[in-house]
Amino acid sequence: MRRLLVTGGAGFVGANFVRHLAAHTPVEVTVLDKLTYAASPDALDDLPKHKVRLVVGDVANTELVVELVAEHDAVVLFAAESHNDYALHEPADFVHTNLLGTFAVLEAVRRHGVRLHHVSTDEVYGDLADQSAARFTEESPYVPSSPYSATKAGADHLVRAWVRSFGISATVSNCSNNYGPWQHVEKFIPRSITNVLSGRRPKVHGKGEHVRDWIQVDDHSAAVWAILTRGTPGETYLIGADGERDNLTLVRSLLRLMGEPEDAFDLVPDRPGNDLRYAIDASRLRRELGWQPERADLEAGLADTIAWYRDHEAWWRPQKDAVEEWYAARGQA
Ligand code: NAD
Ligand code: TDX
Repeated sequence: MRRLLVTGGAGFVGANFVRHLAAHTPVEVTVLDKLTYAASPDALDDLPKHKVRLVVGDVANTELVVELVAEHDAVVLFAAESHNDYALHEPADFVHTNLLGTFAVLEAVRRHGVRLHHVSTDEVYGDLADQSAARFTEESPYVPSSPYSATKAGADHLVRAWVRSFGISATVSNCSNNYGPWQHVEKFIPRSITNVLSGRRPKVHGKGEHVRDWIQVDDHSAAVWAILTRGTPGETYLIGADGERDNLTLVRSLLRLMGEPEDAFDLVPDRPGNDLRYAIDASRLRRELGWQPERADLEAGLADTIAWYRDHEAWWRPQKDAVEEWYAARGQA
């Protein structure tokens, strides 16, 4: 595999994946990204130009996607609208990008016989009732709760249908919550860190009892590369690093690591439909592809992430006030 097309490669997870490839592999990458509000093209700036080029465009633009796919050996599909709070107010963007964008990529890889890896989320499985419920596996039923997870679930179904009906060569992965460098300040961990750094208190939804299964983004990148290069076409792999924490515990860890009192946060009204618990059983990925997380120490990862946001204030500061105003207008600030 020499030439890779990475859609959404200027976003948080996609850009970290491109950085991972540039550091660990010889592949040449074309990033196709619409550069929405969520994109961080800065994350690609220091990568060698002969290895990474950026094409600005819409993943749902069939002609453009067909043309680009023809020039590559494989496609990794990250492009998506990804924020649950935003999905509750602008669901049309999610239907466009997450469903029509996936459709455009599928038709292009079908036409040109190009390998595809589709990056998805554990949210397609809905939520687990409580701590006693068994974790998600590749066999868990699809029960998405939100406009975001429903469009991601629809995209996963499209991929599997194109595998079965048209024989395309595609894999799917469903990963748990990522954290790390270049994550937009609308998301929980960077929002909490940058709230403290900008003199605000972190905001915790509801009573903070929701549980997320955190994975450092570079471990996600390594898993996607393992699946793309060693996975079995037609199969699905779950990705997770056994990082379950409830939101209250997580925000207290962040505050402690930042030298603040552990109760220096506010409870705000819950997100409508907020899923209670996600948790991934990644045994298959570990067993069949030999992948294992290298950054499974969540406290150490949070400390590194805090340091990164301290060092990159020039990147996040211009977005910060607008994000907080957006939340304030919806009673969540
Ligand atoms: P993000 O919002 O940070 O980045 C998404 C990127 O896609 C942005 O660069 C944006 O400009 C681009 N994009 C949006 N619409 C586009 C369009 N129509 N055409 C081309 N590009 C477009 O999201 P993320 O957190 O990096 O998530 C990336 C992928 O990983 C998504 O598919 C998401 O479902 C999946 N995922 C994310 C997580 C997580 O915790 N962040 C976990 C599991 C799976
Ligand atoms: O300020 C906040 N306070 C808070 O308590 C924010 C922004 C969120 N929360 C809560 C809501 C969730 O219970 O924290 C949890 C995590 O919220 P997000 O960071 O918005 O992530 P989530 O909705 O879980 O979805 C994320 O993980 C799965 C990504 O945004 C998705 O793209 C990915 O698929």
